[in-house]
Amino acid sequence: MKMTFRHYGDNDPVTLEMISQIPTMYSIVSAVYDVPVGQVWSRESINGIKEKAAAHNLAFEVVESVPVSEDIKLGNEKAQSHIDAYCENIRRLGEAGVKCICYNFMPVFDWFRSTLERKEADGSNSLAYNEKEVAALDPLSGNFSLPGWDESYTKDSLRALLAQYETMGEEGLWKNLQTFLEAVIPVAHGSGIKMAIHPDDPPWGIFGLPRIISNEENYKKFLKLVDMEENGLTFCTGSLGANPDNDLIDMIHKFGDRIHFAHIRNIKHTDYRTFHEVAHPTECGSLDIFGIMKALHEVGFDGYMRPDHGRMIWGEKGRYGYGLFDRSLGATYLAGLWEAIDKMSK
Ligand code: DNO
Repeated sequence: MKMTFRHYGDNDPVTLEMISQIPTMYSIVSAVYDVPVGQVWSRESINGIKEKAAAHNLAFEVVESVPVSEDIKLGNEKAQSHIDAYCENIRRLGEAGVKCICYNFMPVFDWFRSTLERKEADGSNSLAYNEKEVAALDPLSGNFSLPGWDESYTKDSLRALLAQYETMGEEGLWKNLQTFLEAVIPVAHGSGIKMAIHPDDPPWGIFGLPRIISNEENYKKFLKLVDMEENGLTFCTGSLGANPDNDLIDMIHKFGDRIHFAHIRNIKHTDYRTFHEVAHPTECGSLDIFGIMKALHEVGFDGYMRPDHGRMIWGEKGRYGYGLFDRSLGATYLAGLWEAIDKMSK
């Protein structure tokens, strides 16, 4: 297992120096942020990230994300040129030593929460999802803005997009995912890169949009679309675990050889499709983080892991879910569990 930490580039208040001071940190997880989706990343930008990381003794082996354009997901007339650009990005990242690319195939929204600052009794705050609140939201009202949300949509362009996805439905999305994978996975194979799809977060449809990567059944279907090792998973415990029907430990045993990247975090369920994010340790939430780590160890997981979202603690202000303090506590907790599990298994 190689411990990693997400870094949002030069504008991230969490600097590379801070990341390098977190014990056991091996690599950053980053991306080129200033190129519009669907276009090719320059070698200068890619190598720039690598050199800056190396200056702090950190590798740059994981990209999150090379985003997939809506055109690819919709399979429209721009899809092929965007797929070609995607393949070129894979080649360039492979040349720069990147080994794993995380991406998602969620229409319109990436991860979605109803609250970004849920006040906790201890003075910290966290991200939360409440089904009733989400049901009352209208994405066309223009009155909300969330991470994962593309600010460039106008009401009309968004309305048109939602309508296209509605017509297309889940089957259409699966078909376009297959077209995408058939093009990119062989390129990843030739570039020494493992592709790792991120599950839908939350793992159910929102606002009538199809969402298809959310449980054991569709993982099976996904992995068969292109049955190669490079067609793999980002196992995100917080996303998958939002649905209590997902047996995470069982899923790790079933899909372990295709898990290339693990996002580990804990959540606490309080009602149907209602949860908030908590500190990483098992006792803080509803997920068995020890059991998850043990299962990963049992399947011989040797991919990348990162602590996922953290709460905002100790007065920190920063990017929601991606502050320094709670994620660092998460990283050391996970490293500690791993060391104990590893030593006790010998
Ligand atoms: C949220 C992240 C996601 C993830 C993308 C991968 O915190 O886990 O935004 O990066 O879905 O493409």
